[in-house]
Amino acid sequence: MMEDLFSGTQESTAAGTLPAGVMLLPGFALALAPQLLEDVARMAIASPPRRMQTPGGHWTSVNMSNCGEVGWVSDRRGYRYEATDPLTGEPWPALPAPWLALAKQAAEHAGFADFMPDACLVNHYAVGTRMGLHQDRDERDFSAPIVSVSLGLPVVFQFGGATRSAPVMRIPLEHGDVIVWGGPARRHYHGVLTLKPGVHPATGAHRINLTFRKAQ
Ligand code: MD6
Ligand code: FE
Repeated sequence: MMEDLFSGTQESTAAGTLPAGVMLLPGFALALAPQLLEDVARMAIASPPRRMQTPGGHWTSVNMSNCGEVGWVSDRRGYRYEATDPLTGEPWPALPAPWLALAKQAAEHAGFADFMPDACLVNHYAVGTRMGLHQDRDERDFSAPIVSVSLGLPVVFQFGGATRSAPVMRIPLEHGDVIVWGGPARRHYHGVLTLKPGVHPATGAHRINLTFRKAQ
């Protein structure tokens, strides 16, 4: 039924061929997007998105929160996963069943059967914010992929290689797009360029990114 959304597009973009282990599923989350955004708004009341301090003393430009059994946090002591929100002392909001189903379906499309995420990082980008090149390496098991859902304003996703200095490829991501990322690319450097001014009907002047992980 959704075959036409994927045929021939998942492994190449205007930027070229994606590295092994990375699969773009254009529009895969479009049908669920209104529900996802409603849930994000509800979660923002329980566990407000906030900038996090890095071990180096800088602050993220992006506002971050989580849902799931554990959530990704950063402060002067380092990066890690925690079962409670340090802002409230309460557990993170639960990972909603439709979110879990979406992540599992996307992973399966990309060839990762039995993906069972226990954490979802919810990033709120305002115009002018960005995410510098980084590796996702705070999870216990790198055999599990990451499923990333983009909502709202478009952005240019960057990804490079196993070292910070490797060449970087640029991939435009739009509302409803999903990227599944694993295997040989799992620890590759990546980031997003500065969010350009704009207004999206679903999110206004923002982009929301959900990244599902198996953290523990
Ligand atoms: C973002 N995403 O798209 C930031 N990490 O806003 C990530 O940092 C990311 O999309 C690992 C795998 C997929 C991702
Ligand atoms: Fe990342």
